[in-house]
Amino acid sequence: MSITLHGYWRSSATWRVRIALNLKGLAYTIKPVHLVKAEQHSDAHTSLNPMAQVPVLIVDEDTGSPTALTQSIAIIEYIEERFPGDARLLPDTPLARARARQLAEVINSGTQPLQNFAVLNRLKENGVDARAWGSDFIRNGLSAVEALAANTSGRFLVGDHPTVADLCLIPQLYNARRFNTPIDDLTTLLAVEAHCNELAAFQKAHPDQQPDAQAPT
Ligand SMILES: N[C@@H](CCC(=O)N[C@@H](CS)C(=O)NCC(=O)O)C(=O)O
Repeated sequence: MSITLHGYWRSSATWRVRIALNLKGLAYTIKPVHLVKAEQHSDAHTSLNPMAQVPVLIVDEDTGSPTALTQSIAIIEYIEERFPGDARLLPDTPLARARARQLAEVINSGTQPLQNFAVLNRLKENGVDARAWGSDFIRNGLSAVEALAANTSGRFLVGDHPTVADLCLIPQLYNARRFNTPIDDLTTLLAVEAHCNELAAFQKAHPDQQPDAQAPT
């Protein structure tokens, strides 16, 4: 079994998958795809992901024909089902699982796509203040997560163990800081972040720890 993660150090969707792999204790090889140099648009990459995005997880289950998986949430659910183990990425009950997925989707579908690299570039080409745009949508999404978490959180967003929701939250908070989005009042999210940051799986997944990390811009 071999696992290769094609991604970018600062890609929030790649970061989610790194945390999942680390929580499961899985070994994986990192293949950097430089988004700023537009490597996501190369033929080699779009043959793996026609959306021209990262992450892509290449899984070879020793069948001799590796599979390329895209979409971080689908990848995380594959990792969860394939390697159940002790560190579960979804809670035990159907209701709690739905709540974890709900929080993950507020970020995955409702927030991150509105501040994605390609969207911001298009906005800039059209004279829009892309930074303010991105910040507004991040604020909107994280405020919703804060409100929803009032009914679900313990040490983590849903209960006392990290789930897919936390895997989405941590990179989105990092992006909030990059966009100067006000988050100091999102006290539940900041408390959850502090608990995540105590775990080696989250520490190792941080962009600054990646082989393709560059000086901050
Ligand atoms: N829903 C996708 C989102 C993937 C995505 O937006 N990836 C970004 C980096 S976080 C990307 O590759 N952007 C390249 C671009 O915008 O050109 C997932 O969860 O995997």
